[in-house]
Amino acid sequence: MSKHIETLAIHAGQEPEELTGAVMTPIFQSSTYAQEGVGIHKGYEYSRTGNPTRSALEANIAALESAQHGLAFASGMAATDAVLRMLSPGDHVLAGNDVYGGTFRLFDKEFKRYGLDFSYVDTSVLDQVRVGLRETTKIVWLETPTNPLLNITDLAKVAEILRASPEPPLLVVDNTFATPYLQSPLELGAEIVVHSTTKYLGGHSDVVGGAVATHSEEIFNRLAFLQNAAGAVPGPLDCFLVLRGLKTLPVRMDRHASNATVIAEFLADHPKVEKIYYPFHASHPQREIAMTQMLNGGGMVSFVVNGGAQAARMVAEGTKLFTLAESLGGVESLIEIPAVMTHASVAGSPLEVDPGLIRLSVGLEHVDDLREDLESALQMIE
Ligand code: P1T
Repeated sequence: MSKHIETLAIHAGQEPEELTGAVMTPIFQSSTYAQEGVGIHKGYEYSRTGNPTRSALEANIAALESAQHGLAFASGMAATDAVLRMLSPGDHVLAGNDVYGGTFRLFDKEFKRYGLDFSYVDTSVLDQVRVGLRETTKIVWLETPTNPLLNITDLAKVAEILRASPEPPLLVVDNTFATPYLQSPLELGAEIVVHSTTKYLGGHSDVVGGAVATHSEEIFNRLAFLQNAAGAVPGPLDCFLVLRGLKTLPVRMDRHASNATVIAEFLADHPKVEKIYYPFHASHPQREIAMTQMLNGGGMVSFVVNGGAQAARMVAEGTKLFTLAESLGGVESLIEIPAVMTHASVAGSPLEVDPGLIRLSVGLEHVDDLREDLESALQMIE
């Protein structure tokens, strides 16, 4: 019987513990495991290679992404790093032109030095994907919704384009903004899903982590090798925190989205707001695709105010409930200026972000309080 995601989020990978019956997966805070004889053990030898708390998290994430395999990493960037390490010098990556600044930084400042080629296109425009593919393209890497502009790419269509290539590249989707509750990239034809579990999966801004999910045994074996060989693994307490967050992912995402919908409408109608970005809003150019591909519009809203960068900074510094901070996906609302904060590393590149753009991670506070907070911050500008 295939279970619903709400049920899987609470139970997948988590049986009551055998020795004591503990209902919550214990934090197995051990680096190593006793062996009865040389090489005779209970499946765990050393915690870089495997740890029971981590195994529970990996099984849970695999179940949520309807994948065969899940792997947990020390951060979203560590997960991204492991996927890129599958490539060899001369390989090309076609990447989205509106990805997290740290993703671009890792590609551009590190992997380029090792002989990988990168080019960036707007993957929401299918022709740009078609034209951007090269004989050497091994990975198409994209976010949908993107960070920070919330552009939407039709995953099924991109997967179809890639399958028509003589040697189809892997479609890798960073599903951090949507989460598996809203969107299932593997079911739409992607080979690999990447997450920063720091965000909605953890959900409480108290842990940094990453994950990868895939159907493919071959990709899993390669990534499990890299996870162990390079060693960017999360500790058991961090795995426990993400597991605990995951249990409430569906309920949290529903409220994030209903709050964000109200905030997006409020901003769209506000005389001091020039433009808003929200996937399910009537003004979003890929709204139709978003509505077929995603369960709801998610919790992220970006917008531009009249008065450019200076006015944007005043608003971001003027809110009281929305905390001025990087990151997203926690229960509390956050506000930031991507151009100088999360995406500072894309300055001067084709991925450069409008300095007047404000990004909100809309939290779970009462939406009237959030609206009031934004209203009083917007009053501060001309
Ligand atoms: O921060 P870390 O867990 O390493 O995850 C990196 C990452 C990967 N992918 C996406 C889509 C992300 O948004 C991030 C991290 N982003 C922020 C910190 C931010 O505020 O946008």
